[in-house]
Amino acid sequence: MGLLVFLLLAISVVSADEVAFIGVNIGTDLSDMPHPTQVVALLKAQQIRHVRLYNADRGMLLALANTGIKVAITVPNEQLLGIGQSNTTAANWVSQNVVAHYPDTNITTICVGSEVLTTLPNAARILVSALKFIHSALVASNLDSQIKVSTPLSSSIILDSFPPSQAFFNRSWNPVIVPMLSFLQSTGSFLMLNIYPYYDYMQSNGVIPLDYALFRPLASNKEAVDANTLIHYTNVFDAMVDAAYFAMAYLNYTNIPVIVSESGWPSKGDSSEPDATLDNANTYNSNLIKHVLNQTGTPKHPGISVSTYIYELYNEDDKPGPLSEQNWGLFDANGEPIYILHLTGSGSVLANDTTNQTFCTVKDGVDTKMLQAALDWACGPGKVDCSPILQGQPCYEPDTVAAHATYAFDTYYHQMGKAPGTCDFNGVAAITTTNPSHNYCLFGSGGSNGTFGNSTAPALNSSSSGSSSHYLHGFGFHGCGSTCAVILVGVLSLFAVFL
Ligand SMILES: *[C@@H]1O[C@H](CO)[C@@H](O)[C@H](O)[C@H]1NC(C)=O
Ligand SMILES: *[C@@H]1O[C@H](CO)[C@@H](O)[C@H](O)[C@H]1NC(C)=O
Ligand SMILES: *[C@@H]1O[C@H](CO)[C@@H](O)[C@H](O)[C@H]1NC(C)=O
Ligand SMILES: *[C@@H]1O[C@H](CO)[C@@H](O)[C@H](O)[C@H]1NC(C)=O
Ligand SMILES: *[C@@H]1O[C@H](CO)[C@@H](O)[C@H](O)[C@H]1NC(C)=O
Ligand SMILES: *[C@@H]1O[C@H](CO)[C@@H](O)[C@H](O)[C@H]1NC(C)=O
Ligand SMILES: *[C@@H]1O[C@H](CO)[C@@H](O)[C@H](O)[C@H]1NC(C)=O
Ligand SMILES: *[C@@H]1O[C@H](CO)[C@@H](O)[C@H](O)[C@H]1NC(C)=O
Ligand SMILES: *[C@@H]1O[C@H](CO)[C@@H](O)[C@H](O)[C@H]1NC(C)=O
Ligand SMILES: CC(=O)N[C@H]1CO[C@H](CO)[C@@H](O)[C@@H]1O
Repeated sequence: MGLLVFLLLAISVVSADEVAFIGVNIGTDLSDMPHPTQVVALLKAQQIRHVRLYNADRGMLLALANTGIKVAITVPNEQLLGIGQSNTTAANWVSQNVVAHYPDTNITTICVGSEVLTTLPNAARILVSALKFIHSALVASNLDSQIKVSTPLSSSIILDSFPPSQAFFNRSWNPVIVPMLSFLQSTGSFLMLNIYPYYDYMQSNGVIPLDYALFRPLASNKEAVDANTLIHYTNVFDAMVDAAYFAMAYLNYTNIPVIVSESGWPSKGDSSEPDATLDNANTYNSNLIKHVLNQTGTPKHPGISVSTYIYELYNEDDKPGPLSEQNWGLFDANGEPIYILHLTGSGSVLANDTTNQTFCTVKDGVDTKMLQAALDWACGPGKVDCSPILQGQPCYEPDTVAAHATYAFDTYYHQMGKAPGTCDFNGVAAITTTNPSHNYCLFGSGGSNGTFGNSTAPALNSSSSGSSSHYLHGFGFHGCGSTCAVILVGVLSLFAVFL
């Protein structure tokens, strides 16, 4: 009975309007940052539906338009002082970065700064003004019910976080925290917190067991017990989230939900970071995703799961600092997974079968004439339906021989059931695990109906020789006469083995 009352109370105090989600942070400190269309292709292929950007990059916001992906954007710390000091600057920021993109791009959250209290303390005094000015600009645009305003905080501002029931915000920040919580409460927003059990574990000098940080099962005598509440904690993440609830309650704020704006684990580190390993990163992120999606909630608020943005999508090779700094990503710059998450049973967030997902693509630096010849072969004798790469069709852009050839080669490869030798094309093609899909041009679903997901391309008149000549007309042999014909004949005879 006591437990039931406790549960009901918990639910009435903090309520989740929708089930908790997993999102991903997209940092951009890469020497070879993928183009926004490639980023979005990766998000789609991995079924990632929530992202957080560290800015309001126009290219990304345009690429995210009409994808259904929900986007948290950020006022970068560099722009914070200006915005916190002038409601006009704030209104301009909202009109340029929000109003110009909404609703095509589903912006759901504006993060005002990033760990401002701990990384930019001299801006702390204007943080709440900045939140209010941004919110007022949303009100003026009638977007305040769709878009929430908050500011991601470092969990290091919560002191004495264990036991959670005794946690409180560093009191020297109360002049900022109290009006901030009042703002979050009155606008129906949430507290955003960056939680890193990796650092808590590293800095605990062995007090925190690795298993406790990684959500691994613990012997019950190893579970951490809050002596005041007698609640058992089985992982650092829940303990930190509850510490945040208690720290807010200590200031009499009891109905502000928590969203974890960053959490993750590095997959590689230098000699002083022995626990930054592939295995630990995979274990942490896999368990974190399962934990959030299972809607278990935390011991203080059971059933109220905490939506979390994983840190982060890509390894950021340009990040300064220890080796671990460059290795928090789920993917490398080519969109190849760093590790395959173990997500059995948790539904379709982050496809986890990428090892066996292969595509056929054009090799770098190959001879264009060879490529054109192989392309012509694929769309002709190879019987690939090349209509999607015709002008006006979804795979026409980018209008390059390499992009068109990749479409044709990959389709052929899938049509042939990925049989050995079907992705060679006289040496100009190679197998890859990177999905070359872009915009509406979708690759790799396989099957003889082609790899093209939701084609708007008209079916060509059925005879394959007809489609071949139509195709050759469309592209022509750009400025190439008899040499090409000779190469084409040579290539055709090489490919004859496949027929
Ligand atoms: C800024 O604040 C002033 C004074 O409070 C107000 O008159 C003005 O309408 C505000 N401007 C915007 C763009 O919100
Ligand atoms: C944006 O996402 C929210 C939250 O899921 C949803 O309710 C809303 O319909 C979406 N808006 C658009 C324009 O797609
Ligand atoms: C609390 O915050 C102040 C101001 O940033 C800082 O100087 C102090 O070290 C913090 N206290 C603790 C215990 O972290
Ligand atoms: C919280 O509320 C209690 C009871 O109303 C009050 O005694 C206490 O001073 C309040 N604490 C703060 C920080 O406002
Ligand atoms: C999922 O939730 C159920 C019921 O709340 C619980 O019994 C189970 O242990 C949870 N599983 C995980 C992996 O957390
Ligand atoms: C990949 O496919 C092969 C053959 O179909 C299968 O034996 C293997 O288990 C698959 N690997 C993964 C990780 O799914
Ligand atoms: C191709 O698609 C049609 C219509 O969606 C379907 O009936 C047919 O079975 C598919 N063929 C193959 C080989 O998948
Ligand atoms: C393409 O996708 C849209 C939306 O998912 C759907 O309504 C439409 O029927 C699809 N078209 C085809 C040809 O499958
Ligand atoms: C096939 O081609 C003929 C002549 O070019 C054209 O009249 C007809 O509409 C085409 N049929 C289809 C299904 O596109
Ligand atoms: C999204 C996705 O591909 N999920 C798969 C993860 O792996 C398990 C087990 O291999 C599959 O059952 C899921 O469908």
